[in-house]
Amino acid sequence: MQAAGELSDAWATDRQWWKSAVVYQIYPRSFADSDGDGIGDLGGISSKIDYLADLGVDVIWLSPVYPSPQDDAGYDISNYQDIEPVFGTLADFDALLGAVHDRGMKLVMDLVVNHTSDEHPWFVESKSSPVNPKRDWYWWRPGREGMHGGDPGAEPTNWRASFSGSAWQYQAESGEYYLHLFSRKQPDLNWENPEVRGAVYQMMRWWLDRGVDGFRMDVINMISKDPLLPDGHTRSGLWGDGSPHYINGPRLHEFLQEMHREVLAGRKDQLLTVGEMPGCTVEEARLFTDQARAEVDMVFQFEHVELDQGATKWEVHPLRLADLKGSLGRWQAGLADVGWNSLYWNNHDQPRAVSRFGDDGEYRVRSAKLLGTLLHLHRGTPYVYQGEELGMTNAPFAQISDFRDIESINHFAEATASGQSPEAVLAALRTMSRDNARTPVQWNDSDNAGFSTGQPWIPVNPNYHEINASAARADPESVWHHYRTLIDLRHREPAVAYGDFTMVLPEHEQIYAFTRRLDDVELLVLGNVSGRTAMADQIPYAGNWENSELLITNAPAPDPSQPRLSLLPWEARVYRRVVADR
Ligand code: TEU
Repeated sequence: MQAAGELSDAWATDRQWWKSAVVYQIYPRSFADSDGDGIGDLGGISSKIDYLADLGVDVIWLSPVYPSPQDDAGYDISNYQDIEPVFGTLADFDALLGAVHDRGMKLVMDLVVNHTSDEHPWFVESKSSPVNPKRDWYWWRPGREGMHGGDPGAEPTNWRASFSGSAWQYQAESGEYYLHLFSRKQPDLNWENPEVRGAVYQMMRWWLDRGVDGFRMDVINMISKDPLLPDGHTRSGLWGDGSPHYINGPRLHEFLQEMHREVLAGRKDQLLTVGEMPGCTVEEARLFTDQARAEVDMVFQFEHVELDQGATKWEVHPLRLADLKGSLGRWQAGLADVGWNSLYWNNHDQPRAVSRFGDDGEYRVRSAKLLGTLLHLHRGTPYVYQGEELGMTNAPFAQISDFRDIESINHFAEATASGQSPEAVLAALRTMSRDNARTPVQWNDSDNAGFSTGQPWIPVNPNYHEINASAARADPESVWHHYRTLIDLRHREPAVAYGDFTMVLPEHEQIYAFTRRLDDVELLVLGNVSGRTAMADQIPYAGNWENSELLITNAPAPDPSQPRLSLLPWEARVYRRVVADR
């Protein structure tokens, strides 16, 4: 497509493959079940590889498939170098990896090494006695000075765990506590201990030698804690916010650079690494993703998925478009000259994008296409979460027994115990629970949406008769075909992957608009993120786009009787022009 003018050298040298790639996230429990036990598995994923190849994605990110008691749905691993039997075997994994590579795609594993399962042999040894050689593989500490171990408030610090309650679990036999930033069954590894780091690097090399193409690193910016373990600031209730003492800790850059040296160096160019980093700022991300520092290729930051939240994720408030543009615009500008962004609206921890940022009623299809268009035309690597390409929505959970996620179930227990009305807590769960992302993928309108011949582990969203992959693929106007077009555009038009990003109309409360420029090719992206018509004619140099080519739209052809830049509710357009002023 790049006809007019030559490509700049700088651009030519800075073309890591993952900058023009699109990643598809699979949450194995809910993707496709091949043996009828109601739980997705590797066989199910293998049966859908051509579906993904046809969509055009380049990389598959596999959420954890390792042996696990499933206390946190697989993010509690009891053996890093095998496959959870409910998902299959190592042979099934190798077959899947082979099928992925045969189609020119890559597969990235989920690396969960901030913590293990409490059933991992490392922890079983560690908890066996205070003098066990693996005791220091985890964070064991005596209770607070002058207090009796096990008593409320005797915990070594007042840190709150992510899934409610204290981040410390008491062990009566030894009179000591162990740290768990997530569930009690997810004890944190002590990365201060070089043996721990060595064991993790050996495991990572084992998977790379097996042919995997990189890692998504779970809460990787929590592995370095302040060894003094100071208390956190308390806002309300018993527990304090310990995150300033374990997020982006003192040795994090050192550990990431060591990991890069010990595991990734020498294989670098074929691999993709993305660090999940809650609480990461633009400034820190510039350091983490600066290729010269050899840490990670990109990070998952959380700013834009916390804009509609109060002090906790359960205090939901309306999202202002200007705030969303402000946040994403700052990340675009902040990583324009160094580093690289990952781009996502949702994943297995976030509610469905169209229900949260779009309109999952009258304008479900158009708003889902709009969200895809805006995201995929930003500068960075887009991530598609399974079902997003179908415009899947949040689920109509009726009562607490419909939920499966430890975070949601623990929150319901804690909030109702502290006097909140069950209905109010359920309302927050319906909006923000991670289970919204975890209902089975809707493949067709047969029983259980074609996900399983057995009883699904979590209810299928009843709207599968309307929203499913086979209907979407048969309908050229579907969200699926629109996502395929967006992915194809990123592969064909270098300006999408590499063009400079410029936000326009930043304060507009309906319009999300920006340009991308690479050499003499410029793209204008316009989105009406509202249910009312909106005028985009205030964009700078609007006249420049008079004769430009309309590359992508999600609405009927613009009505010539209407002003050219008048946008229908949830309408998105991408224009392309060749700049003659060179
Ligand atoms: O998530 C970390 C994390 O930030 C989330 O717990 C987030 O705060 C929460 O989901 C928002 O509701 C990673 C994994 O993605 C998540 O699935 C795991 O539960 C968690 O780490 C522990 O491994």
